[in-house]
This record gives sequence, structure tokens and C-alpha cells, in this order.
Amino acid sequence: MGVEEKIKAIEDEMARTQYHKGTEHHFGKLKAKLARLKKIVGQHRKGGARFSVRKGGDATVILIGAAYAGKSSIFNRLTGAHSKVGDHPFTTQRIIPGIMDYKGVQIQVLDTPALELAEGEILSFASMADLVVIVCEAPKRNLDRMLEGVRRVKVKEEPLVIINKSDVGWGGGFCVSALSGEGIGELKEQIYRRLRLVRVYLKPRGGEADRNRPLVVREGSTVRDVWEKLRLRGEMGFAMVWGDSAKFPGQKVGAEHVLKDCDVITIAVK
Ligand SMILES: Nc1nc2c(ncn2[C@@H]2O[C@H](COP(=O)(O)OP(=O)(O)OP(=O)(O)O)[C@@H](O)[C@H]2O)c(=O)[nH]1
Ligand SMILES: [Mg+2]
Repeated sequence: MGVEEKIKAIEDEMARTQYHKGTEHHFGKLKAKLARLKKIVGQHRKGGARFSVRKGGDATVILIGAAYAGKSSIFNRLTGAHSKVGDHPFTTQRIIPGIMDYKGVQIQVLDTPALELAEGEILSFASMADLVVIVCEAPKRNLDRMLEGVRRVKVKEEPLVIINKSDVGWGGGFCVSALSGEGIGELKEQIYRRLRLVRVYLKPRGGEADRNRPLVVREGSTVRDVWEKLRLRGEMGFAMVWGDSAKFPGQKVGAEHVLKDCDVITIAVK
């Protein structure tokens, strides 16, 4: 049996085995063996990366946490996708992307394998995301360790910590239940707020603004940022703005003008 096959066999065994006090020791041995084998593979494989995912949407949120916390169940609730949910730990074996469509914004959500399986790799994905959501099953179980790991890789925002399975009585924090749906609406709203996004609607000169598809930028973005995101040819001409950032509807503004949520903008090409 090759090293890759041995890794697969151990991962399969971990996925099949119920995790409880009685199997804790066996799991520990399997994990150590897995770590040893992965080190060997890492030495042979260029770059050593096991997971890959293409960035998509207007912003990216990553769900991380211990095995069996309910990451995939929450991911499915947020995105309407169907990541496999297991009645044993270590069900998710790779990073799975989905889209949460919220207030017209396309937020990419990533489901991940349990941190116990590939902490280093998952945390390196976390460092590239716009927001990390730590999913806990019981309050504070391994939370300090997870927070420490997330801070070590210098994530963009303070992570959002949620406690799943509120239907079985967990409490003491931001509680949700992927099973009953309790708190999921609030979770979507919290994710959206933490991302601090601004929706801008583009209006062609003399035409109507396209209200279906906003252009999404980070809070504090300017007309120049929108122009750059549009990647148009030529030089930027004048810009006109309607909405909260404008002193009056259709105000002519410069490239450094800071936009507000739901502004309508016309940018002319020189
Ligand atoms: N009671 C209850 N059970 C839940 C809830 N969310 C998930 N579960 C159950 O918890 C178990 C693990 O759920 P998953 O979503 O697979 O957990 P995970 O964190 O993705 O697990 P891994 O992929 O193995 O790391 C499954 O049996 C789910 O049905 C919840 O809110 N309440
Ligand atoms: Mg999972």
C-alpha cells in the first residue's frame, strides 16, 4: 500500500469510527499516524497543498471548528448547498464552497474539514478569507486554542464565534441551531455586518440604475475604487452620485469621494 493509500485508509477509518471516551485513545493514535504520513507526502509533493478552492462572490467567509460541531449543517443552512452531514466526526474531507445570497450580495461560504484533520492548511485558508466563523458545539470547548490559531495567522477581522446545537440546551454566547434553524437569520445578518460591505448601483448616463446587481466594495471605498473594480478601458472622467453620500441628488464628485451603502453612481469615461 502506498503512502497516499495509507492516508486514505486512516481517514476512512476515522470517518467510520464513533468518537467517544472509549475511542479517544485509538483516535489519538490514528491522528499521530496520519500526521507522520502527511509529513512524508508533504516532502514529496510540490507545495504540499491538499485543498484548493477558487475565490468567488463579493466576499469570502470560512467556517472552521472541531469535528462534529455542525459546520456542514450550518454551511447548508447558509447556502442551501448539500455538504455531507455525518453521524460521526471527520465527515468533511475537503474544502467545499457555496454561495449565500444576502441583500443582493453574493457571499462565498467555505465549509472545511475538522481542524483536528488539517489545522495548518485550514488556518492558511482562514488567513485569506474576509471573515472567519468559529463553530463550537459546546461553549468554550477548545475555543481558546482555536482563537489563538486564528490570531496567529493574522486574519482580516476579529472572528465571529457561534455555539451550535442550541436545541439541545447549549447556551452562553451567540447560539444557533442548524437543526431547528434558530438564530440562522441573525447569523446571516451578523456575517453581512462584519464584512462591512457597501452596495453601489451603476447608472449609465441618461439611463436607469441597474437595481438587480449591485457592485460590492468594502466600507470606506471611493469612486476611484469602483472605477478600478469596473476595469474599464480609458481614463476616468467625471462622476455623479445619488444617495446618502451625496449632498444633493446627482452631485458631481471627485475620485476620492467616499461612497455609502446603496448609492447610485454614474462614472463617465474620458
Ligand atoms: N441537535 C443538533 N444536532 C446538530 C445540529 N447541527 C448539527 N447537528 C448534528 O451534529 C452532527 C455533526 O454535524 P456536521 O454538520 O456533520 O458537523 P461537522 O462539524 O461538519 O463535522 P465534520 O465534518 O465531521 O468535522 C450531525 O449528526 C448533525 O445532524 C444542531 O443544531 N442540533
Ligand atoms: Mg462537515
